[in-house]
Amino acid sequence: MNRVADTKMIGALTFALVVVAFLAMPVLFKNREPRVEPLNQGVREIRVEAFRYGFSPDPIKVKQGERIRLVGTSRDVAHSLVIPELGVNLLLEPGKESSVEFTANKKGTFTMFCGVYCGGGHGSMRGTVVVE
Ligand SMILES: [Cu+2]
Repeated sequence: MNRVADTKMIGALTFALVVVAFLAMPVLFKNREPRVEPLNQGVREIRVEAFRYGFSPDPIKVKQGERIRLVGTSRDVAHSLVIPELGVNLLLEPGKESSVEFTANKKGTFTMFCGVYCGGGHGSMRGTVVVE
């Protein structure tokens, strides 16, 4: 191969790399988008943190009929937040945020608990949700 051919080859490779990088951009940026979607009007956001072996805040207080978005994470290991009466089952992982929306349509005091084995105190990892 002569010098001109080498130069053309390098040019073509550089061009190909630029094209690939350009095509990959939407994928790269998409992965950086927050996992939690923007909040709709009329939805109240409540942030929850799980830890061995409890939740913060506890109790979680809401009003009957309210539309709630729970946004949660974990302080240590993977947990989940389960409120069977309200149809909530949210995985809470360290370093990540996850969310779920529900309508608090039943008045009462409900138990929330962890549904992912997280250590010796897992069985007693509970909290209270009050819908008033
Ligand atoms: Cu647990």
